[in-house]
Amino acid sequence: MFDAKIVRKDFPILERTAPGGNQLVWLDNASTTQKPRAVIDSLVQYYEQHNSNVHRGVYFLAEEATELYEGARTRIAQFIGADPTGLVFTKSTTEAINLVAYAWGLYTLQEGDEILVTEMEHHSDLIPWQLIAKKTGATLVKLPVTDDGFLAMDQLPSLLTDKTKLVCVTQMSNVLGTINPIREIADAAHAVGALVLVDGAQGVPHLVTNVAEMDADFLALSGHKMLGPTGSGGLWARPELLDAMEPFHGGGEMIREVWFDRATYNVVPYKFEAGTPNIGPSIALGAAADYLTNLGMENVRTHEIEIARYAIAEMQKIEGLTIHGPTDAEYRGGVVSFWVDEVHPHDLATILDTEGIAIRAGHHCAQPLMRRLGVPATARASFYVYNTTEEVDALVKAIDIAKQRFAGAWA
Ligand code: C6P
Repeated sequence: MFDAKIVRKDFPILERTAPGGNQLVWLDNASTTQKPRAVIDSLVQYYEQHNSNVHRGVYFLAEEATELYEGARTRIAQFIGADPTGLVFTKSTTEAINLVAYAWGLYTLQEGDEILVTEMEHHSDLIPWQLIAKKTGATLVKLPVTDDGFLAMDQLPSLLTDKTKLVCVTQMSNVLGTINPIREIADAAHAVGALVLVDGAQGVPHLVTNVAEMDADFLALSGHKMLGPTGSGGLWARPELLDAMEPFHGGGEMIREVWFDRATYNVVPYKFEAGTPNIGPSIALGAAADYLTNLGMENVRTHEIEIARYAIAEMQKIEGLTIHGPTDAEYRGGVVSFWVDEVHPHDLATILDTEGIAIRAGHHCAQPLMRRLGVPATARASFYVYNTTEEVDALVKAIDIAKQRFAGAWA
């Protein structure tokens, strides 16, 4: 039986008290997640017992490190229902998307081509495409967001044409929490011959994810948002696409044979892992995938529906508080962005901090979406496997304190 109160015992940092003496309440999980003992141990054990470069040495430590690194690749691939051949280790979602932009987009796109990007994309899935559009002459087309925080799916058929070469869509919005209908989008994109890149930074940690069921062509993920270390992440792509793509970075390990003026390249995924990779963090990401698998991703999702539903219901009782995005927890994850009248999100986050509660305030690296919402910033509480309804209560109480402190201040 999944119980967040038991789960949280695995996370040493959650025992911390904040400077004011309150128990830490970590509600900035969309930014990064805390790490369970199993992940920390995996990292420490790698450095204490197995530290070596991978794929190079003939000595036993190199073999152990290589086995751990490749074992992690297999387990992370299984976590997303994929074959390990298609999984390239990267340091983050950002790096994974840039890999696609520079190793696929730069060589494939040309003037007249279109890249369809949703209005709710994080800058990581927008700026690389702006840069590639500038270099290739391709243009960006926007798939808008509706007033209630969903993608305007009714506009998709007219936006997809034979010019569309790529559709970029986030599995789950880091601002609105909206879960997007990836399979429906992929089917429509493939019907016009376009590829689909899914930004899984928020979706993979929180939803049962299967690249085959989604029919994605590329999926980017960040390890640190799914209980793994910073500096770990991945790009999954259909192996035949990776095969056909040019390398991203050049250097050691990504080659097969090198002459002074030319080279042939290694097989995938190694063609895209130039130089010494992030070995320890990648191994520990494998431990994070195991940890989540043991919890059961269906249980993770059920818990998030429950906590999001409770949080939204309690927050809606606060006068002057507006929640951005869908309010039905079935269609959203545990990311709750909100606006409190007369309290700027940054002031709110600062006051919550004095109560030991960590939330994020700002544009969340989604400025086009902020413009769409008509706000400069939002406050955002985001929940994960270790968050409890008591923590939601603490949040609601602290928002009330902030409201009282600012009452009339904007008059
Ligand atoms: N969002 C937040 O919302 P990196 O930094 O590469 O691990 O992840 C980038 C990224 C890409 N896509 C989505 C949907 C994201 O939410 C993020 C990261 C964080 O607080 C930091 S801006």
